[in-house]
Amino acid sequence: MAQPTTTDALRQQALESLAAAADQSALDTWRAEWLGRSDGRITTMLRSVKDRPPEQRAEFGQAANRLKGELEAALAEREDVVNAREFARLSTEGAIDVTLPGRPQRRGRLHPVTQTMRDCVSAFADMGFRVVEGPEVEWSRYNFDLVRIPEDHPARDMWDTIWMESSRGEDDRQMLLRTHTSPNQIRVMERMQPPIRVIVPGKCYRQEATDATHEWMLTQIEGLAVDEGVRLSDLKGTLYEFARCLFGEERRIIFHHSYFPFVEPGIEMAIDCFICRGSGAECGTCHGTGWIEILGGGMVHPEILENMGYDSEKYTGFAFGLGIERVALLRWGIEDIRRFYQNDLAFLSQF
Ligand code: FA5
Repeated sequence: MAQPTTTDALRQQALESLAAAADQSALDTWRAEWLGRSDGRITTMLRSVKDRPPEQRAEFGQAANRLKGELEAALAEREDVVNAREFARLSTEGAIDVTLPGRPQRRGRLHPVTQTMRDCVSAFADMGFRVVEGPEVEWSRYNFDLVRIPEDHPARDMWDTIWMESSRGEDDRQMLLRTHTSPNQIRVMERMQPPIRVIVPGKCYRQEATDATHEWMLTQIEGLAVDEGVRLSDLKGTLYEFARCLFGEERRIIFHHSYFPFVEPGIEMAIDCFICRGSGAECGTCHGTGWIEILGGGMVHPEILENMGYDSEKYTGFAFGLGIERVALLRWGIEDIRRFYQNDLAFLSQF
């Protein structure tokens, strides 16, 4: 077709072909042909202003710009008409039933162990504990030796360990998946001076024969407070307040004596069993004891304080390691810890 030479002829040609565009794809083709930024016909026309004789440039440029504006407005108008027609077509042909209620989107939620972790962290944060983090892949020196568990100590048997194969070498340079969060007592004391009041949340790994209260991957919060005059009663008070926040006033709590090489004295704290309330000798969850242990703790061993360069005559401290899955079991009355990590949405979406 011959190229029109005046803007009027161009306008007429553009509007005729726009009127013939009946769907979105034809409109897109038209936009590219006429208004396309790199080689649209109007763009080319505007670029050619400089090739005109000087006395024609102003008039030609204005006319081209006017035409561009008109075509943009005509395109917007045509799009409204085409869209309205398309919507009417889809509605009448039944492809879209606008009267149907929308399909609800399933909302995700936090895993119950994450929810419990957050609630525990905020209970301790409200008591002035600061949150710090430590590595999950740990040196055996931090996991065992520096917390007074030497190579041949029977306490290492308590935590059958997942070792990193490639790093097995000299004794204190082996790496492992940390079996507890307690190495962070050392990591914190290495870089901070008293007064210290921190919690360290995180995952730990053990070679466990799993059962209703034992998983091979577990989540702990380590707590550590070191200052002048810190006593066992401060530890008990802190843990009572924590239990009150998480479980309310009604739940019963018990402290037992316990042994951990890095504290003296050592304790364990347990909560009354929600399944048998202490009456069932055959209870699979508490094994008939009536109590479910949630943490170990005690007064930081003076030898560790001295190793860290603290004067153990002046400073004392308490530490504890809390099992988050156990807290989650107890607060919702879940019978088996293994349910948390079976990726069963029907189970998980209840919390
Ligand atoms: C320890 O891990 C010590 N590091 C705790 C500690 C810290 C003592 C500071 C003194 C001072 P224990 O192995 O008992 O101790 O574990 C502590 C808590 O982690 C338990 O009370 C329990 O709540 C949880 N826990 C332990 N093993 C498992 C497991 N296999 N599955 C789920 N939770 C576990």
